This record gives sequence, structure tokens and C-alpha cells, in this order.
Amino acid sequence: MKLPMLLLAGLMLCDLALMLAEPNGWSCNAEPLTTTRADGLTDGSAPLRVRLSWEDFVKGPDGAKRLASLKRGIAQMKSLDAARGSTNLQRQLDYKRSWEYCANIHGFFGMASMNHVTVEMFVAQLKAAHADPEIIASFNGLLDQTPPQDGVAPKVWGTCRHSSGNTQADFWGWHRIYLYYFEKVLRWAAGDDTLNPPYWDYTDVKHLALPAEFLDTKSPLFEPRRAPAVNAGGKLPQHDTDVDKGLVLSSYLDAELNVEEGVHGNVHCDVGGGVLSCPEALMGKVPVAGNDPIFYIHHANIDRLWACRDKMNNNAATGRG
Ligand SMILES: [Cu+2]
Repeated sequence: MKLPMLLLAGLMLCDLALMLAEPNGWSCNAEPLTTTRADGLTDGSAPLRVRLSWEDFVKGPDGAKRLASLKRGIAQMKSLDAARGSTNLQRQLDYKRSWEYCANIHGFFGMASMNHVTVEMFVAQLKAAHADPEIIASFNGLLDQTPPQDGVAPKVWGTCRHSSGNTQADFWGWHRIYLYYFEKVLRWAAGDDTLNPPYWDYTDVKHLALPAEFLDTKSPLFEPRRAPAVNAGGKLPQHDTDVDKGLVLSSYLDAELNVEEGVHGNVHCDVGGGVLSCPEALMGKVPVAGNDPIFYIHHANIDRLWACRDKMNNNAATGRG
């Protein structure tokens, strides 16, 4: 719980005004929020930031600029990975804004991780369980990560919240704050304060395939460790992205769990895995999922679904009926 509490405290002082646009399919026309919310995340004093759907994001001359900005930011963050381990103060600051650092906040392999599992140990576990060679091979070449002693990384790396067993975590809340800070770093890296990364709305059957810009092998949006069919432009199975039942649940916790274990996990596994799906790197395995650029565009949609669900239920944020 350390990170959410830490970040929530920061958020109340910050210029958070994230909201979502472009309803699709179900009734989800969330209005931008401009007044104080009960959860304190928005005080209405800052201009509202709106995430567009991927299709609107890339549309027209402005879309070309937005896409260039997104790619520039991601490429810049990736270039800062090289600052890992530097003793130079400026380079240490650079590393805090690197792609790897941000991804490691979500999760990482290494002895310092929450479960103290290295890549080698995990691969040994897969082999002992007679996992398919395709799954094992997806972890080839991945590196263990070690949090730098910068006063921040040891506290926040590997702190993502996901439900497991009969424990329900603050999945939606943790990932909203994670996105909030990721986007701030991305704007800095792109040199574009107007940049608001979009969402991939795979709940619309017209958009079941990965956006085409993620398939270009020369683009910083490309990632080779994805299901080959998905990277070839194949569609996700339609039933995997159906949220109709989840969003109408009046209980916040029920809706959150439905989305987390349903569409959220399905998209992770469909993108990360081949025929065999999870636990294939990258998107199909939590400690490395944040390394794929599509992660953030996927989670922008998961965040949108939260706002949609609240809108559809008159912002009733708690309770399980
Ligand atoms: Cu996720």
C-alpha cells in the first residue's frame, strides 16, 4: 500500500485533471470533471486533460503531430535506460525518467523484487512445471533489475496492485496513479506539455487489432515480444474484450474485479502470449508487462472503464450489494 498512499498524497497537491472521452458502444458519455470530487483527485483548478481514442489521437494533421510526440517521448525515455548504474548525478536523474525505471515501478524480476524471483529462477520454475517451450523462450534475454539507492526506487519499484486468491487489491486506483505519473514523465521526455496519451478501445469490435502504428518494426511503439499473430495485425478474440456485464454492476468492487480479471487480463494475455497465452513475456507476465508501449495505451482504456462504470452508476464508488 506504500505507493498508493504516497502518490495519493502527492496527487492532492497536483494538477490532476484526467478524464476520458469518446464513448463507444455502451452508455459511457462521461463528462469532464471540473469540480472537486469526493475522492479529492481533482480540485478543478487546472485545465482538464482529455485522453482521446487511438483513432482520434492519430487523425489529421494534429494527429500526426500527436503521434510524433508520443513516439518521441517513448524513444527518449528508452534512450535514458543507458543511464542505469551511472555515478553521475545528472545521469542518475535521467535514469529516474527512463523507460525501464517506469516499467520497473509496475514490476520487475530480481532478488529485490517483492517475491525475490529472478528471471533465471522463474524460468527454472517453468521448466520444472514442464511449461511449453514457447513460454520459456519468451523470457530469453530478459534481465534482472536492481533498484538504485536513490531514496525512491526501493520504495516504489514492483508495487503494482493486482488481486489474487480471495484478496482484492486496489487495482484501478494504483494503476490510475501510475498512469498519471508515467504521463508526466512522457510529456517531459517528448518536450510537449500538451501530450495526453490515448486509449486503445478494443471493446469496440472495429478495433480488436493492435493499432497499426504498433506493428511498425522501426517504431518505438513496436515490441517483438508479443504474440506473433497480434504483431501481424491479427484481432483479439471478441469475447475477450466484452465488458457489457462488468460495467453495469452496481457494486464498485464487483465491477473492478470483473474488469481486472476479465478484459484487463485477457488483453494482457492475448497480446503477450502466442497460442498458449499467459504467462508469456512481456505483456503476459506482470513483472515485465510495463516494458511494452501498448501497456500504457491498454491501461488508459482500463482507466476509462473505471470512469465509465462510475458514470453509469452515478459515481457510487463503494459497496458490494
Ligand atoms: Cu495491466
